[in-house]
Amino acid sequence: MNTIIQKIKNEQRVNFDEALKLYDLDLFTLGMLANEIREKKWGKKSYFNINRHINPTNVCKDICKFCAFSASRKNPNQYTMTHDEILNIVKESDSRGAKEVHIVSAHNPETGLSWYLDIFSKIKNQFPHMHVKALTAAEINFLATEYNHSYEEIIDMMIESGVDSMPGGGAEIFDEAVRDKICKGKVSSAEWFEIHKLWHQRGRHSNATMLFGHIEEQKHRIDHMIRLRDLQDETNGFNTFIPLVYQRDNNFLNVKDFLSSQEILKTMAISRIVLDNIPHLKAYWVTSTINLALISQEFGADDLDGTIERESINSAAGAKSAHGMRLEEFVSIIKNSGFNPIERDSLYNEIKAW
Ligand code: V47
Repeated sequence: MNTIIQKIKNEQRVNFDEALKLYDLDLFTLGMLANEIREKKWGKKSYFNINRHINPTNVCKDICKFCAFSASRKNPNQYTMTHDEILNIVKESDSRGAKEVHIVSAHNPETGLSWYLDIFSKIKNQFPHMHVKALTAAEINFLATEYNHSYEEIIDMMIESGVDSMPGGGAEIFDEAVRDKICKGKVSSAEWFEIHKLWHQRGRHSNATMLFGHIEEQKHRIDHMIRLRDLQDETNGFNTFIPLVYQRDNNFLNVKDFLSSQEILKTMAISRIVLDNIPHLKAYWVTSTINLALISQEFGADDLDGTIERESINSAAGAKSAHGMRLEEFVSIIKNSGFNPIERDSLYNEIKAW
């Protein structure tokens, strides 16, 4: 173990076996190693943005066992927003100072391609300064398959319509055997990487998530991180890695055990160590709880996402995020936890030190 610790201190890259072994390290030594990396990169800065999550439809062709958001037996309340409804939400958020809308939908085969794409140009026409982060690789795969287009064509249409960056959703766990058990039929791991690579090749940025705390094992998380690190070596297009803690309510995965805080913090710290080429690590308070997200700042995380305002995907599965966080409260708890809240734009340009 000492050799691995020394390697990390010397800023040398850890391999799969070494990364997996880090789970055997005690929490505080691991935290200290991750914190040293975080402090070298970002000091005491903790980034956040004023953003609004919008989930325009929950009608979905795919059946992911972990999902409580899509309309199904467990969630019979189908909805699909009109463009006017979405524009009204953007208008309200804009008036409250939001700089980003994060738009993620289910895979609705009834709306047509233009329902998915035209909304972006409408937002850009009315709110040219608003950053549009939209369409996960899973949605792009769905649109390409459903409407008989190549990924390149869908991506070029997104760019023409005004999408600025891609969120990191749909990554789940890349290990094919686990993926088959939790979301068979959805975008494959290879396709997820192909889509992000094409996006990066157009000079654009994206994020990457990892859904953990369900049926995967530690080795699958490390494999997930190393696959991301490999693509990042090639493209340098990922801004942020976001480990999402699995929420257990209202879905078909039936996971009885919940993840301990120690395991969540270890996973955050190991992510910071392994992903030496992805600049930011996000503690997404929606799935970790706000208190654990604040502690994660000492275990490698330098970003807390944002105020969100409203969120439907994770809150459907039990997360306490349906109504977001008030800006003043958000800033104040970051300060009280000993970090400097820095409002950023979606590409991490600093807007204001609060
Ligand atoms: O891809 C679905 C996940 C993701 C559950 O890019 C669940 O900045 C936990 O991708 N428990 C969507 N997670 C959210 C997402 C995201 C969130 C915040 C920031 C960014 C970003 C991206 O939510 C899905 C899926 O992995 N999810 N069900 C659940 N039961």
